[in-house]
Amino acid sequence: MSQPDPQLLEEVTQLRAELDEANYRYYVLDEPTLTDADYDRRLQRLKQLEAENPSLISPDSPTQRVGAAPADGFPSVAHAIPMLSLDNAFSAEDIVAFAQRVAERLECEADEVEFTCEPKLDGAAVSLVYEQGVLVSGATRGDGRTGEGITSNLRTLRSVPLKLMGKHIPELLEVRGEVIMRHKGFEALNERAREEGSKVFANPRNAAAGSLRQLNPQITATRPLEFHAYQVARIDMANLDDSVMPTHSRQMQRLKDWGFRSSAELKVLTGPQAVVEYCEQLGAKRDQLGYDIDGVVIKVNALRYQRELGFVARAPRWATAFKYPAQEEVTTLNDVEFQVGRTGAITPVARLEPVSVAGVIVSNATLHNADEITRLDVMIGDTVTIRRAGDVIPQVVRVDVDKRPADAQPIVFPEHCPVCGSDIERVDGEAVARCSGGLYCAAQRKEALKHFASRKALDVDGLGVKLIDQLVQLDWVKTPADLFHLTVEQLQSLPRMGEKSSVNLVNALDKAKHTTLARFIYALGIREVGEATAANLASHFGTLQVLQAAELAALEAVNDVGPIVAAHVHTFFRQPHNQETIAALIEAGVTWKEAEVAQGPTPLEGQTWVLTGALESMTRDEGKARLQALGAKVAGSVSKKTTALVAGEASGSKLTKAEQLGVEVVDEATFIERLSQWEQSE
Ligand code: D41
Repeated sequence: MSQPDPQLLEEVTQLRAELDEANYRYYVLDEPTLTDADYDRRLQRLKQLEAENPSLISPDSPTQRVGAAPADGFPSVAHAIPMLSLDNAFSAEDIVAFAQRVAERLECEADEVEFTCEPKLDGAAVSLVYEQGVLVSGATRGDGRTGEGITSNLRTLRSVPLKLMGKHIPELLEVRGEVIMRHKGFEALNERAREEGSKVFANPRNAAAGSLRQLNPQITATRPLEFHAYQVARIDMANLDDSVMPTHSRQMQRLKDWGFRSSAELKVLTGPQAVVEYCEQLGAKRDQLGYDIDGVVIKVNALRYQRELGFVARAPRWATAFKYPAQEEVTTLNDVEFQVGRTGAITPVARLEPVSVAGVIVSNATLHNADEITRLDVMIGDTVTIRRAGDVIPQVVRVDVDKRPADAQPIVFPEHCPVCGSDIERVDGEAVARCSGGLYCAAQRKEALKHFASRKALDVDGLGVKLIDQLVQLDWVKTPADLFHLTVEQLQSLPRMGEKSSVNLVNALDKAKHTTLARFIYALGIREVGEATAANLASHFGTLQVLQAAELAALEAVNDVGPIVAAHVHTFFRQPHNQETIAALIEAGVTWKEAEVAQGPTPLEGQTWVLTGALESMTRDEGKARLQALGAKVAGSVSKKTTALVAGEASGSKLTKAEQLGVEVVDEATFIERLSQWEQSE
């Protein structure tokens, strides 16, 4: 066999190293470095080189994350050491009792024992085996003794290292952890499934487990899964004794060095009292984590003590799981109402017998659309399971058909808008039904006004939902432009509006007239045009006139704009009532600085900036938009590749990190000075 060309080998090695590094930064550290396009270019190049030189393919190449062919079924895999389960604790007393049992066996005081606390992720437990630093096998937990071999599927997770990073690679390593799906990814997956009429998952845990059990790894590859390590189950390393990694917390640190994600919330605490406080504090943060947890796993930190304590039946004596209240509860569906959104979308909303779900009283839940009602086979009067997690709107996840009362009523989707009486239309192939009333519909008008005045649009201070309701009800405000003709006298005559708040609102409206093109486009509320798309449209076309006149092909040439969004934008600007509204807004004095058209090289091309802390003269969003208009990328976190950090008031960890990495730190005054120089030089 001929030796591969050394230059080729070098290119392949380099590409793999760059892709591995980019993966790690993106999926483990949450600090993206390469852009998606740069990543794809490298991956394509590597695929091409490997296709031309198949002898170069190796199982740890980044190209091997997606490639494997569908399997007929999964082989059984016996776990070398059983995957134990966990005992539960439900109260502070249970935690104290656990610590006392531990202390008794160790013949010490409970207050002296060191514990680790980490969130109990609600996903699917898996085990990964590495030989000589290379992933050789991955399996589900199964019954704890035998699981299913799902190596090809686990390989597709970018947070699963195919090859361990860094130094001191063990000969053998078995890592266990939880595969989870974050709320965002879960919502998007179900949203797509609802549109396509494919399988909708009841919760992220089912979605994670279901995605891992796909016979076709290419499907798993499209699912937003993350692996979070929680245990070193086996390790075989030359010269290794407990002095290197004497504790669970040290092992978790080592796993991070090798390229794994493990909990950022992990803390080492002494005594049961500190553990109880941790559980309370994490419980208060539970809704903001962005992923499901069902409790806290409490472990004795020292491996020596873990061994001394051993296990009973199928659970270790040295660990327990403190459980939070469930995120699913059962209640009765009393009625269904139909809400009309900003774009006329009709959403069926379940009115429920109020029930406490994970500490919050829930009396409404979304039923999404007509197809979802069919899928759930739900009727008024049914006993339903409600799920509430984080910021996600509560959902009806299942119906107990056996408990259906004799007088249960079918849910009838209306044919006319419940607010304005216009026909409800449903486009073939779309899941959503819409009121055809447009801005004649008071519900749509209210939503449009709320959007127009919202923080990321024209940011009108003091224009709340209740006030908008009144203004629309009284017919004082039909389009956003009417807002600018409201007078202090008029406003003052409304209930709960004093002179001061009326003056303030008129002033706020006056101030809101001076905006940016990006905000103005966003404020118009064009379907599918969010903040980012609006900014892209603004910097691409530069002026509203050019955007309004743009044909479909020109619109599709904009970053991130596909045929659907292009069609929405195109249609929007051709509607006479939208043209009238825009003219009326300009007439009322709304102005903006025309955006700089992004043309060719821009002064900050290739640079990555990070903004932190509060700025005095502008919002961070504004600073971000101005940097982007100059060609810079704006990232959320500091890394080696950061060009500079703009540090406003009360900058915290990002500033520290920038200083550690030697990244340039710019204060607000310097930032503003440089911005205006660059903006003029363009
Ligand atoms: O986050 C979890 N779900 C998690 C599960 C965790 N953070 N740590 C865990 N630690 C263990 C022991 C103590 C046995 C190493 C676990 C689990 N077990 C576990 N997951 C499923 C069954 C047991």
